[in-house]
Amino acid sequence: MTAHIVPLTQRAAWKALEAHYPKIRELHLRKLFVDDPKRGERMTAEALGIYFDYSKNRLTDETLKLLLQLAEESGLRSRIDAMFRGEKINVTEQRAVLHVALRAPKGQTIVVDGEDVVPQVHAVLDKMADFSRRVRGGEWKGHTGKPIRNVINVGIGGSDLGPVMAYEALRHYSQRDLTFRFVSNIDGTDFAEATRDLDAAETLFIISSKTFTTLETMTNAHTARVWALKTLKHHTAVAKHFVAVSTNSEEVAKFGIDTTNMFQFWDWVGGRYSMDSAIGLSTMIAIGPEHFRAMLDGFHQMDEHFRTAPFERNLPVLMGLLAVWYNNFFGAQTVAVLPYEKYLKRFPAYLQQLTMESNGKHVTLDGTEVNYETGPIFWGEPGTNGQHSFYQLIHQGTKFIPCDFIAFAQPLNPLGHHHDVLIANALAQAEALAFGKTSQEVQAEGTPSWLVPHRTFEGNRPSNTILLERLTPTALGKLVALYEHSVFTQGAIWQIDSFDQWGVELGKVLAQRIIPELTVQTESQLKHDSSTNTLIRIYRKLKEASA
Ligand code: G6Q
Repeated sequence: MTAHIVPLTQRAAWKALEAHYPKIRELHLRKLFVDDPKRGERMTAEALGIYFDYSKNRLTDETLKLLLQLAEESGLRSRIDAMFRGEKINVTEQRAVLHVALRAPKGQTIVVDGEDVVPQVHAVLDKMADFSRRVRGGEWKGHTGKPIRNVINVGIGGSDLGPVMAYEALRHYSQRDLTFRFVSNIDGTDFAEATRDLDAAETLFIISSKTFTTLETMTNAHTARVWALKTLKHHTAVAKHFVAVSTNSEEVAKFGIDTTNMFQFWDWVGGRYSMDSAIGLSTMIAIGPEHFRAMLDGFHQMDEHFRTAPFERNLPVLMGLLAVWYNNFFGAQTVAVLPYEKYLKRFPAYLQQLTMESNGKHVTLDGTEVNYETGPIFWGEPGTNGQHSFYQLIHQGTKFIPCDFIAFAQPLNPLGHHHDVLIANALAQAEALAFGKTSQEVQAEGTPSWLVPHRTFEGNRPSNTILLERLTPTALGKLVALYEHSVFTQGAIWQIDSFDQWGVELGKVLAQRIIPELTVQTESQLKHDSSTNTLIRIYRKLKEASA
């Protein structure tokens, strides 16, 4: 399915874009807007209630035409079809990539290795719904007969970031008499702080791990069992206080969790694409099965939009192409994601994994070293806090940072005129970045001439504004899927495997080697480089000193 794609830098559209870029680099957004008074309307695409204003980007109709041509020449259409057909597009792991099946409605058919996976997906969703209702209703009792009041998800990476983000994003819809915590880090502080004020008799642990072998998660899971049994005394308590989300029933059973309390998913669900699978169990317990299904529906609507909408009106495609434009032609190294919505406070962290683990690759699908840039660095914070900190650099620094502003028209917590002020700030920031303030304008205000350069904003700093009606579970689903498919679009153009993550392996292996060296005095056996050896020695010394 990836055969016969011409290498990126040899595609006709790429070459045309290279020739086109110098012209655009000289153009200022001020001029683009003056020359086309309807630019803002023309360049706002709407789909599924998402308004995507891309007018404040440094492009013309010609740029867009060439980018769309690049998408065609890159075989994006056939890559999309291959994903939805369940082909093994994760070539290095020989796996299908079917997070879209997790949100496919009942009745749809998606076949993997000769089997329709949609009924399996719904069977697990039904099992999750049943369990969630029992926990939420106080019907699921702990070992001592007390109902569950606290839910702790133990997982890391894709088995943590999605659940945390979704819980925070949809907290407004959550059952408030339940407490949710998330333990991911191997740093004992994470576990200690998450449990310090909780009663084990009222606490449920969800051990979330696709493999059920991840060092951090299994260490935290064993600590959790010790912690729980310290209060609950008897090992039969595990059945009431531990459930597992995994693809590995053997390891789950070995840990001591009854596999009837295991929620299954499949190898065709990548970790960072798994928040809609049973990995979302904590989300479902928090917001309830109906809201969870509404979220899945939002994802599915965006999936269908991505699959069927013509590229020129396809939001994830447009967004992905803009990212390529800045990454590969303007040389942008980073993208700032700026949600003007407090509930999305973990959204940038979630996107960091989604985007950077997916597209931080240096070889193409066939193993050839790329001769162009791939995935940019993602970072961000909710507005307006960032405005009083790092926005200075975005406005007046020497770095070129495209921004995504995300905002909702209706507040979930209406409070005086807070929301209008919030949104005014989002719009003002995008406006200031695009149009800036010329030295003439600064002078005209009576600014002394020595101060003029300091108070001048050159502008021409691009941004997208993504505006939705209200942060609902459905809206969250649409928004996350928008980014997922934008990442897909970029990966297809760069011809990389957006679904593997070999880059996390080496550090894991080396850590395993160092662990015993930190406790046992194997001086003569320290065979690392001199820096690592020295650090190990210093660590041992300091450790003993504090003991
Ligand atoms: C995500 C990655 C990675 C993974 C974690 C946890 O795409 O694969 O972040 O989710 O390493 O893995 P387990 O779920 O197997 O514990």
